[in-house]
Amino acid sequence: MSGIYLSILFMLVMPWHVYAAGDLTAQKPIVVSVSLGDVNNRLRFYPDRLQFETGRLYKLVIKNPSKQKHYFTSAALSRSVFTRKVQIVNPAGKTQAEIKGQINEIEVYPGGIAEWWFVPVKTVRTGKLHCTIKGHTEAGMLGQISIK
Ligand SMILES: [Cu+2]
Repeated sequence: MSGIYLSILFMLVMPWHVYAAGDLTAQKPIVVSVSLGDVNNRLRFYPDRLQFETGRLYKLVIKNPSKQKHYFTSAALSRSVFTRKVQIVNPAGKTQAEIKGQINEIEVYPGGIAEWWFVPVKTVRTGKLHCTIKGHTEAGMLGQISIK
């Protein structure tokens, strides 16, 4: 059988969503960066509003430039995306670890960087983003996520 017949057969046999997810994750990612706190230890997300679109591959770069650890927690985002991977990157930009599977929250240590690669699959009008360390949400580590 020639290659083209094999491809058609593959498309017919594969469930549609698996085939589509395979295509989407092969895209070049849209890079979005967010900082957890800042060098002066302010308890904020920078920026505190993040917007995504369904069907696009994102690389969300989560940095912690502060002197204490913080969480990036958004149940709304977690349940509305297909995660391709999370990569842990050292300060020189070299990947140290890759995590696969569903992600619920990410804790980033001082000076650390985590890259969350995902494709939004559901829309979210206003989703909560916050840091779950005691007192941090109340002090201002609060943000909003939306998916169009
Ligand atoms: Cu925090």
